[in-house]
This record gives sequence, C-alpha cells and structure tokens, in this order.
Amino acid sequence: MQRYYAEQALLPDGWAEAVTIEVAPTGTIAAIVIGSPSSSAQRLAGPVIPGIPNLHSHAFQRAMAGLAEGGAGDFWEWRDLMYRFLARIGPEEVEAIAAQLYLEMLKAGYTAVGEFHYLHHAPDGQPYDDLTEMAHRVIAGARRVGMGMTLLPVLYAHGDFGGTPPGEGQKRFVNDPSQLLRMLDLLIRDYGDDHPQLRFGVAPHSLRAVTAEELAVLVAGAQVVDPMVPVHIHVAEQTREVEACLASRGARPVEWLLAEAPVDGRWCLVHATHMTPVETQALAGSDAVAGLCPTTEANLGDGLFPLGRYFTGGGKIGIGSDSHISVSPVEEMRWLEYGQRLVRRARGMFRMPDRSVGRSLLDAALAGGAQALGRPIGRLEMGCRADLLVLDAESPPLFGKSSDHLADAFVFAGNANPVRDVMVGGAWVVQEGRHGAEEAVYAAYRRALERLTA
Ligand code: NGQ
Ligand code: ZN
Repeated sequence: MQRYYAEQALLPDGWAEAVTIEVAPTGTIAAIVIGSPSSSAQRLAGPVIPGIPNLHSHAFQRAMAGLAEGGAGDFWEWRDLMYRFLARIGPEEVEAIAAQLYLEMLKAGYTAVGEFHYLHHAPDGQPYDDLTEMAHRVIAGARRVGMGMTLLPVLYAHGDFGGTPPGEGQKRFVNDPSQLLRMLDLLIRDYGDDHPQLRFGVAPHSLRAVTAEELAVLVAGAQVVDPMVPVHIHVAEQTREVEACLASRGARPVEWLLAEAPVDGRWCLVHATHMTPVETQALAGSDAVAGLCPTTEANLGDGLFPLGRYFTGGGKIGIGSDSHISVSPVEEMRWLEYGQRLVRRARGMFRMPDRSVGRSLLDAALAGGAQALGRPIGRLEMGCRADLLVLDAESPPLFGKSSDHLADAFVFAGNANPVRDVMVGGAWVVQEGRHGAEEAVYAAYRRALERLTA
C-alpha cells in the first residue's frame, strides 16, 4: 500500500484538509483518511484534484492542428482538408501521433481519454490483415505514456443521410455493424478484464453515417457483449445536419435520437450544439452526458451549445478536445463559460449551489467525463482509480489561494500550466512537469511527421 498526503484535496463532497490517499498495488484508491499523516505517507507538493477525463478525441487530428487555418471557409471544407491529410497516415504514424498527443494531455491534466476511433482501414480502404490493427495502435500510444482510455470503435457506414454510399475520403472508415461488433469482440478478447486502464465502448459516428437500423443493431449487439457499454455519437454539430435530418427523418437530430434510440446514462451525445428549447430540456432530463468540445466547436464555427437552459434543466456535461486544436482542460472549461458570458452579457453562468464557477465546471467535467467513459475515475474516493493532479501552489496565479479560489484561478487565471505532478492508476506519469518518456515519444512523433510531410 502506498500512502500520499495532501494538505488540501478536492474530494467528492468538496475541499478537505489533511488528506491521506491510500493506493493499492492495483492502482485503485483503497482509502481516504482525514487527519495528520502517518510517517509512511509521502507528502505531495501541492493541492490535489482528480485527474480530468477527456471524453472526445480523434488522435490523428492532432498532427494537423494549425494546418487548416488558411481559409477553409466552413466545417465541410475543413473536413475535406482533414480527409486529404489522413490519406497518408498508417499504423506507425497513428501510434506515434497518439503517444505524443496523450503525453501532452497528461501534462495538461487529462488522465483518461475517450478515443472516438474511426480510422480503421488502409489508405486504399481495405481492412488491415488484423481488423483491429489501428485500434491496437491507439491503445499502444495510450499505454506507452500511461494514459487511461475508453476506446470507442466507430461505426461509419454511409456518407450522409438516406444511406448514401461513403465518399472517396471516407473509405478508410467504413464497416457494417457486424464487422464493427466483430472488432469489439476481438478487442475485448485481446485485452480482457485484466486492464484496469482500458475499457471499450461503441460509437455510431453520427446520424449521417448510420441508418436507424444500423444504429439499433450496433447498440443492441454491443449491449449483449457488455450491458453497460458506453455509446458515443456526434450529433447536431452543424445546422446543415439539422436540416438534412429534418428532411430525411422528419425530426431534428437530437429529437430523433431521443425518440428512436434507447438514450440513457450510458450515452454521450457529442456536441449537441443545435437544439430547440424542447430538445435541450429533454436531453437534460435523459441522464445522458453532453460531450462538449468548446475549442474545436469554436475553431470549426459550429455554434454555441445552449448551456444555460441545459444546466438549469439538470443536464450533465463533460469536456473533450476533439480535433486537438487545443490540448488543455482549462481552455475547454474556460471557453464553455466565456461563450455564455459573451452572449448573455452576464457573469457566473455555470454555477452550482455552494460552489464557485470554476469549481462547478471542474466538478461537472469530472462527473460527466467519468460517466461517459464508463470507468471508476473522476473522484478521489475508495474504489476509484488513483488518477490525480498535484497543482503547483507556487505558480503565481495559484499562490496564496485555497479551496474554490484555487479552482477558479486554475480555470480562469492561468496560461502557464500549473499541473505539477500527474498520477494515473497509482503510477506517477508526470513529475515536476515532465513525463519520463518525453524525448523518446517526441522523437518518434518527429519521424512520423517527417514521413507524412515528405
Ligand atoms: C470527425 N469532427 O469525425 O472527425 C468530425 C468531422 C464529420 C468533428 N465533428 C467529420 N469535429 O462530422 O463528418
Ligand atoms: Zn468528433
């Protein structure tokens, strides 16, 4: 048993002082004890908060961050650029990019990722000899750096509503439901239950990419394998999708999903940007998590999620970095709040009872992220994974602050990253701001990018 002592830590009930966290050899928290530390406890260097889940990632897109600002006029033009960019990415590149990305995420305070994985096949659209080759590569990237992962193999069957065939740029993504369920089986068989850092879910890509029938077959099939299987889907990110959905299915995307799919606490609706007040209210009451990715949604010109009404209705949220134009939980939380302040010309939009705004954002992202990823994370509590961040109390914006002021300074006041040490599953992966594999991972990333740009 390892014991760690923090002068201050954010527990499920709020901030506590003199906290000892006991970690079992399995990487799970065995106990939380309040009071003076035993002599065997290692003193942590600053205030402790839970590691933050990143519920939505397309790892390969990290390598094109900054390459699409030359005038790609809208979301769909950005998507064409992205399709052209990925055309040359093979298994080794995916692994190298993922490892570099996840390492940056760890340093920024993300300790688990939901990898919405759809780059399945070779550049000519043929499956690799091992159907799960690319999935193994993103998992290898996560394990290389010690990142927790929920891998969500994506079902992408069609190019658009109405079951239209996939386009040329989409051929690497394409499977039918039975092939996707086979991938899920293979992955679960390969990794089994032995890997507390890893879980599997499924992701119908969007209502554009799967028909009603395919969606039903996928979800039912996955629930046979795992009754609590996480289900993630992109929905209502762009107004064009809303219009096309109305025309094709006679309902708006979120409205359709809530009426026709068994949406509940196992589901994560990514973006859900464009909702009517009625849809917003209904989603808020569904127990599903809205997967919000504010920096990507801003970068792609999606629109603003109706956070005010959703929050008042008791809706759950989590955050994701999606296209990885930014890799910072602070930025996601900050822009979530600032988008609302700018539009509503008011302050303190996202505020739970007895908590400051920064603390509310953090608590919501922790709880919603953990739920969406379907792993025992996001809480410093017995039985949860020992995923935690030690903040640098000497960083100027944090200095002299405690409790919610500390959370607020973390979320709103810094550009320099104040995450000092990061533990995932009981193992230190970042210490004093450095990851042990930094040089090697970066060297592999460089080689991969040189091949891509050659
Ligand atoms: C994706 N990304 O799957 O990577 C999508 C774009 C689509 C974002 N929506 C493709 N941010 O939605 O068709
Ligand atoms: Zn996405």
